[in-house]
Amino acid sequence: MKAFNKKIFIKQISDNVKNMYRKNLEEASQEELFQAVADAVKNMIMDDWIATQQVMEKDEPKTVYYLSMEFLLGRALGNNLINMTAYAQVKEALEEIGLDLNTIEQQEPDPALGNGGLGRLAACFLDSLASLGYPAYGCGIRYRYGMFKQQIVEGFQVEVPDNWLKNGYPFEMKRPEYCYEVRFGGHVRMEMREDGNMDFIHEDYQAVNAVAYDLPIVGYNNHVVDTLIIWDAQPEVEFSLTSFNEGQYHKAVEESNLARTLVEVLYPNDEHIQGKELRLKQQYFFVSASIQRAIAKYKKHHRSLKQLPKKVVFQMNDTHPTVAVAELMRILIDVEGLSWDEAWKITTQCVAYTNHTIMAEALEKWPIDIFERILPRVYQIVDEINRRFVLDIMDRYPGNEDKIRSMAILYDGQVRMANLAIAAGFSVNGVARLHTEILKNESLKDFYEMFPEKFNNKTNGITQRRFLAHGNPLLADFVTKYCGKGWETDLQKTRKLIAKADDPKVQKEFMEIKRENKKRLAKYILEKTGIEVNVDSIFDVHVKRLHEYKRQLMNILHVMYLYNRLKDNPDMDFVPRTFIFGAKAAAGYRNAKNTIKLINNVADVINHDVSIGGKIKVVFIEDYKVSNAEWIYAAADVSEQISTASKEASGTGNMKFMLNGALTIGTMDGANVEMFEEVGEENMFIFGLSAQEVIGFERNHNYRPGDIYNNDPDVNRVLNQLIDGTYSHGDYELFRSLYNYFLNDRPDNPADRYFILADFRSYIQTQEKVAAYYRNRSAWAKSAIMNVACVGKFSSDRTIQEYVDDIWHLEKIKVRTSL
Ligand code: 26Q
Repeated sequence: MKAFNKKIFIKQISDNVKNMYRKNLEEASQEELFQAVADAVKNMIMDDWIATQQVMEKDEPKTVYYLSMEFLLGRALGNNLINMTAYAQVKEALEEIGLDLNTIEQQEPDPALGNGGLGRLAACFLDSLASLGYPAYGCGIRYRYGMFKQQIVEGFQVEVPDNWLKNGYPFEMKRPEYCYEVRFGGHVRMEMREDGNMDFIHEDYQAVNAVAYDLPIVGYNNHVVDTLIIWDAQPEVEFSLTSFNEGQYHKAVEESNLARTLVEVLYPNDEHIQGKELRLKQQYFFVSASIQRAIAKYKKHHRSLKQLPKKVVFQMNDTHPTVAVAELMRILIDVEGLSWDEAWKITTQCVAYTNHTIMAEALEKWPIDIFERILPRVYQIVDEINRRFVLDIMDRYPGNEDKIRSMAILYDGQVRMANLAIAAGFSVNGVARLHTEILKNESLKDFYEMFPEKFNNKTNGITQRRFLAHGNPLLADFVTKYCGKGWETDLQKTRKLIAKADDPKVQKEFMEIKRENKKRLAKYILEKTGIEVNVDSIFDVHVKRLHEYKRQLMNILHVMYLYNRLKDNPDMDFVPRTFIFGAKAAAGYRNAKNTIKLINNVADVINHDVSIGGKIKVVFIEDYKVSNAEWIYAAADVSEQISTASKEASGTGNMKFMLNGALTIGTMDGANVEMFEEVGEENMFIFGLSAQEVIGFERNHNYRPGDIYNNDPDVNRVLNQLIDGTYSHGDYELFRSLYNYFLNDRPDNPADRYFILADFRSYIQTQEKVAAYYRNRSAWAKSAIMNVACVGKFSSDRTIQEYVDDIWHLEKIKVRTSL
């Protein structure tokens, strides 16, 4: 970016408003002003973006292609300004013409091309890649509709389409010159070539064009601007009604329908899978386009494909893009004319796989008949990969059917995508140490035994630029004051706070900042829900996707328990608490949706009970998303990270709360384990079963939640309140299925499979400790500051540097400013 010139910037905004809307500044709406400002900011980015692409063109550095079905970006305007280090200047310039940057930022649609953790991780990774100066492309899909907007109607979740492109998205750039054909269906005909080799000719297929849209990923203060490519689908032939015979006409209609439906919508399921054909088509669509683009770019500089692994690495974000393995093979063999062995050698040096879950129901499998029908040539290749792989397994373990059962790619009429990713990938990583250990020793044990060298851990991280610099400017200034500048690119710098954590003045300052952030959130809550909350109460926050293993149900049962106690002992000493929830449920996930309804009904009863003097409030924040998340983290006192041990691969929300000085109450799960190691036991509240204990119960089938229900009166009481009408206006049935979750034992779905009752007592006791600790303002402040001080490890900059060192082996690029 050239040096910021306030005058030119202001002029550009008024010119933009004039040219885009035929209005002057006074007439323009806030939305129009947002478009005008965003366009001016894009203009500021452009020189660096061009320069970065030029450096990449000239030096041809090895480049990572981060393949992901999801990028949960959040708003770009404010973040881009932060990373250009122009936020304050732009804010001031806008003030001069009577505009408020905050208000303008809030006009931006929240690009939500992702569900939750995995998608947001991809977005943090891009931010870190650019900020560290690494050559990278994100590759994804330009969904017409992103993650649905959530409305709460009478306590129930209602999904509303997210039409994020309605007014045009100012930061995207269509790149019609990058356009690739992607083929579906049809048949493969084999033809003998003169040299005796086979040609595989794909016929009668449907084709769509993948057209690139680029989004800039602005690095922090380094002039590097990487690119996120999101692929749109377009019909190959714009069909005209007159010029076709019947056959062509049908094909044209079908292809344009396919193009439209392909990118229509993000599947709003996380870790809860239905095998929908369209989803497989989406996967293949963006993977094929991305690989074609990478190879076309490579071939501008090389004639042989042999050096591809020196220039290109594809990181597969979970199994969703795993069809990349077979697609790269297909292109190398069918298009580039390589032999199987040559192609396999290249492919296996170019693809790497990240696993984000151990939960069986989240492992992607496709029925072979569907897979073969949609991708006939790709299927042949998968079949051949499988055939050779099974031979390898038999070679290594003669006569051992179990090994084939667990590791074969094709098994039981299904294509097992994780198995394909592991067989072909040169690297397999988990996302937190505990998670990787469970992969190695439990779920992927056989693979680990066969390929120990592939396995490695990359503990997740988050970007401090969005979640501190942008989301919590007050705390950001506090950190700068005590740690100096530089934490934006080196989060370990917050360690300097350790020496300050005991200082009462610093503690007071911290608590005042927290209080301001609580006021900001309280105002938002009042506007959105009409609920008034006490900013001097503990803000106890549980925000994340709704899933049974994340145990929002345990949290709300604990609220019900506390309310019972307060009703029984109106005069008891009680630290006022505001329980804040935010969560979207997959549209077809019944228990998840019922949990949302329960939270809202509990909120309704408790918030309206004047007899408890407002000591407990319960708030469900509608439409939890990246933009309101930034405010929520900033305002939290307590962070709920209470998944069943062994189930949460890492978690990243946990790290965002820590960064914002919240104290965690959590299980020894995912990255909580490593947070605990960093921050120390005095500054975090751990409870519940260990991962090994959970795995033990699962293995031995000896967990009996019914015994707890029968013997623990507090548990008995809250569970009965699910079916006695207390929270349902007398309706005994509304929450019956949640009640049954605890007690109905079936072989495929054991009672309380997420061990809520096993952990409940220990959760209650630990929450009591939290309350007692909060009374000691100085101790609390110290612990909160220690959380900020010890968060350094959890920067996604650290994570990305590890990916670079151990997997990708990239060199930094240098982009010099034109001025
Ligand atoms: C797959 C097939 C069909 C439909 C949907 C899906 C699907 C979509 C999204 C499956 C899984 C997801 C998302 C998973 C996810 O977000 N996992 C989270 O990843 C985070 C980043 O590593 C971890 O921190 C979380 O622990 C993990 O739950």
